[in-house]
Amino acid sequence: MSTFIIGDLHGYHEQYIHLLRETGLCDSETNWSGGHHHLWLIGDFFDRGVSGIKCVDITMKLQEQAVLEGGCVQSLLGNHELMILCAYRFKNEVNSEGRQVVDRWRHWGGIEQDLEEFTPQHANWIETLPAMARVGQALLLHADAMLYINFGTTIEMVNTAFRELMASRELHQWEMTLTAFSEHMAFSELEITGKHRASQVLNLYGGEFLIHGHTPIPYARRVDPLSVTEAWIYGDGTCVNIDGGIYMGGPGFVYELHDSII
Ligand SMILES: [Mn+2]
Repeated sequence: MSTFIIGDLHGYHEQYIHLLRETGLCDSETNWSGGHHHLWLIGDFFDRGVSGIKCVDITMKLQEQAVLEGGCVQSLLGNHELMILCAYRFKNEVNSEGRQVVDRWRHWGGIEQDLEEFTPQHANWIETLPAMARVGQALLLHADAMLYINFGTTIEMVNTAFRELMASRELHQWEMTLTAFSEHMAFSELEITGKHRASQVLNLYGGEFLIHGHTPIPYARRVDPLSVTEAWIYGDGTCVNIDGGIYMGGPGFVYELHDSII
């Protein structure tokens, strides 16, 4: 059994299907063909690309099918899931900056059709997503940001706090979280500080190394998106960035966690 992890899709459903087929996780009809393997999505299905809804619908379908085969499909919560859920819930309400919530979401790359096709089922699904997870020795989190430590000292506490936020009507709390969630490169900027932050997170939640998306590798490393075909491992092997920058034109890739590591 292997665990496969796919990074930020940002609405690029065709690339998603391509990656799944290439890895043998789905067939030509986009039905689960991954048997007992596990698949994790790192979050950020929505905004910027054609259809975040299609990316989520594919994932929800595969999730149901995989269980019947003894496999498993799971996803983390990305900041863009929180953003579209915020736009869906608070739509025309005005935030602390005097701006309509839905307008700010558009500014972040929101795609009108995603919001039109967004149903209560999509909202319910997003609300169940964990912000953080452990897979063997790997700690999975969406963002290379420090906000998680403000949500609790255990993975369970962090996930509960995010669920409570998503159930709340406190727009101010949503906004503060979205701002904190938009931090990038906490583990890679200023080499020594970055390493220190990564070990702080690993010491708190456990795991030998952390895996994240959120910051496109072509952006972080200033390289051509087309050249990014594998994860970027940094911080002496303690951090793995799996965001190939699909929305920047990168081909994307599937990261495989081997049994030996699990
Ligand atoms: Mn993100």
